[in-house]
Amino acid sequence: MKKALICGVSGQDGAYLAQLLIGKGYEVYGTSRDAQVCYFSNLKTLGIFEKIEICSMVPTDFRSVLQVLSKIKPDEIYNLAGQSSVGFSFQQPFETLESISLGTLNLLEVIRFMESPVKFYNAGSSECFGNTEGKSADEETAFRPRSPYAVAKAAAHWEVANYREAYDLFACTGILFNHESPLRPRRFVTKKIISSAFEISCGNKKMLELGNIDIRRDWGWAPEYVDAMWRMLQVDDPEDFVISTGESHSLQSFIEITFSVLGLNWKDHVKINKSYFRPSEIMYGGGDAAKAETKLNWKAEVKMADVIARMIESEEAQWKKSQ
Ligand code: GDR
Repeated sequence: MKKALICGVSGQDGAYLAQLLIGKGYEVYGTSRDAQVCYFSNLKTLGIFEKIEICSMVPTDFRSVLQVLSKIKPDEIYNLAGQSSVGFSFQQPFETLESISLGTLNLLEVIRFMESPVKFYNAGSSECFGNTEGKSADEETAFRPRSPYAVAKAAAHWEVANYREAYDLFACTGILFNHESPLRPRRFVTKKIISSAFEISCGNKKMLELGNIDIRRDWGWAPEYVDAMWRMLQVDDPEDFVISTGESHSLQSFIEITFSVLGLNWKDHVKINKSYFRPSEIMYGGGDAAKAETKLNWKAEVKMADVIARMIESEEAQWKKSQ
C-alpha cells in the first residue's frame, strides 16, 4: 500500500486529493499547522475525515517536518500548504512569502537531508504568469508576478526546479489555473458570487458587492485538478505542467450566468465597490494545458458553465438540508 502525505490537507484541494488517493487505495496522511485546533470541515463534508491520519506540522520548521517525514516515510508528498489568497497577500506579504517560499524550501531541504526516494508535488500557481495580454500561458511562458502571493509562488517554483536539477530529486510543480468547487471559502470570488446570488434568490439578501468584474480567468473544476496532481507523480521523469481548461471568461459573464440560472438579473443586485480592487491586478488569465494532455493524458472536462451549475446545485442541497 502506497503512503501519501498531504501538507495542508484541510483546504479545498487537500480534501479532494485525499478523497482521490483513498479511492486509489493509498494510506493517506494529512498535515495542518496545529491539528488540535483545526476543524477539518472539508474532510468531514466529504465523509473522509476518519480515513486520514492527521498530524501537526509546520512546513517552515525543520524539526517539525523531519519528525513527520521520518515517522511516516511517505512515497509521495503533496505540498498544498501555505497562504492561498492572492487578495489577502497584499495585507500579509511576509506571512505569504514565509509560508509558501520558505515552507517549500524547508520541505525540499528535509527530503534532501533524509536521502529518501520520495516523490514531491508542489502546488504552483498561474498567478506567476502575471498579465499575458490575452495569450494563453504554457510551461515556456515567462513569469511576471504581480502580487506578494505570486512572488512567493514563483520563488517556490524555482526552488523545486533547482532541487530537481541540482540534487536529482523527483520534484515537480503543477502550475494550476483557478479551480473551484463548493469547498471554496467565500474569500474566493466564485463562492462569494454563488452563495450571495443564492441568498438573494431566497430573499435573504439584496445586494452583492464586488471589485473588478472586467478581469478574465480560466475557471476549472477542482476535483479534476487534483487528479492532474496525482498524474504528475506517476510519470517516469518529473516535469512541471500547466493545468487549465483552455477557456478564459470575464468575471461579469460568470456573474451573468449565475444570476440567470437562479432566474435573476445581475444588474439589479451587483454593486461595484472600489475597496475590493487589488493594488495590482491580473486582467487576463488563460492557460494552455496541451502538454498535460499529451504526457499525462489529462484534459479538463468541466468548463465554467458546468462549474457554476454544480456549485449552485450544492448550495441548494445544503440549504434544503438546513431547512
Ligand atoms: P485568484 O482568485 O486571485 O484568481 O486566485 P479570487 O477568486 O480571489 O479572485 C479572482 C478575481 O476576481 C476579482 N474579484 C474579486 N475577488 C475576490 N476574492 N472577492 C471579490 O469581491 C472580488 N471582486 C472581483 C479579483 O480581483 C481577481 O481578479 C485563485 C486562488 O485559488 C489562488 O490560490 C490560485 O493560485 C489562483 O486562483 C490560480
